[in-house]
Amino acid sequence: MATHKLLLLPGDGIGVEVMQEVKKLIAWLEKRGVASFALEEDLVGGAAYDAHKVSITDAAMARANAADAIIFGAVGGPKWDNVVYEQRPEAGLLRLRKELDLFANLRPAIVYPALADSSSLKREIVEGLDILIVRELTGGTYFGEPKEIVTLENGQQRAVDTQVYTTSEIERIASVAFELARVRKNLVHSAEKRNVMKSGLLWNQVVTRTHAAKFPDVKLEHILADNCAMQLVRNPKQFDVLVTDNLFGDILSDAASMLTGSLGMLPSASLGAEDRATGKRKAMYEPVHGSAPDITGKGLANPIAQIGSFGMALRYSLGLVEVADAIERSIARVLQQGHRTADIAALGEKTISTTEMGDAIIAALDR
Ligand code: GGG
Repeated sequence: MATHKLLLLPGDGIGVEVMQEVKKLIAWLEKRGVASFALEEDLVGGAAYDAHKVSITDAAMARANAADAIIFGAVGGPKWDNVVYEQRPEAGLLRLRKELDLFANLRPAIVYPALADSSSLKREIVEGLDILIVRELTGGTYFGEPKEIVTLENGQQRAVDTQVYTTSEIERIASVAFELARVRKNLVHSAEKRNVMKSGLLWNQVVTRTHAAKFPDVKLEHILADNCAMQLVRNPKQFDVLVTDNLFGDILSDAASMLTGSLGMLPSASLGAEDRATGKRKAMYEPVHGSAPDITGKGLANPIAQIGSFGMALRYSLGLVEVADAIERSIARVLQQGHRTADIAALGEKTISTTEMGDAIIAALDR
């Protein structure tokens, strides 16, 4: 049996708590002889800053580079609000994404049948919903230069963030979206703001050209990002694959999470390009949610997004598709049985803790 090299980066806040549930699941899979893992763990975010005064060390980056997959928790929190911008907790996450060139962030937003009434929308609008948001992750305003706050002669301060996209950056993320659409419903919506942004105009043109040249069999719709936000909450089932830039992708996927019941339900995969020689790609798996300092330490966090992210690692990086399917079935089963963490519980409904939800998912794997 192959041994899979995983780097665990729990991070801060509830990242540590939900990662604990993945560790339990890994131990269970190993004990049952289902899979074998070589685990390493390191610090990232505020935890790394507290220990080393940097948001991620070079040694942790080297481990990330060598891993078959990275399982990331969450970073950030008010404790580090006054840390120098370059070493704020989120900088460690951005360094991982950029240096490993993890340009394709897949964020599935799926409504489990048992949670159709937990959505922010009516059951009939979300029932059966299965959207895949493909967020460009290494360009746009997150990384564009200049990025600065300068003091002007009149004493005013001026802040600049720069949205930059090149043809090849847009072409490669669009290609990922079209390829994924081919094994889904063959429909891609591309969201930008070409009416006010040059980068939106280029995005639109390159997606159109990529489609015509390589994917004419896939249906393509262009949509302005603001209209897309509105349509997501009006009629989300019109979408299948939604490709968009780094910033719009962050915002639209948070909005989409509420259709599923909670931000605690959304896993993600951040993938690099495939190495032609080995067929492998660098990859990091993290819940869409952040470190949630307001609920840290209270046992309230929902571990489903983190466990789902681990499931995506099994599927996309480790070739353990059947185990990934079993984990997804197990999550659906515990929800069907009525297990609810606080974020997905209806008013007055009995809730269970982070640990209890992790235990329930493992127990349901047995059946
Ligand atoms: N698990 C995701 C996480 O920790 N997110 C915190 C964060 O700051 N993310 C930056 C971003 O993706 O916009």
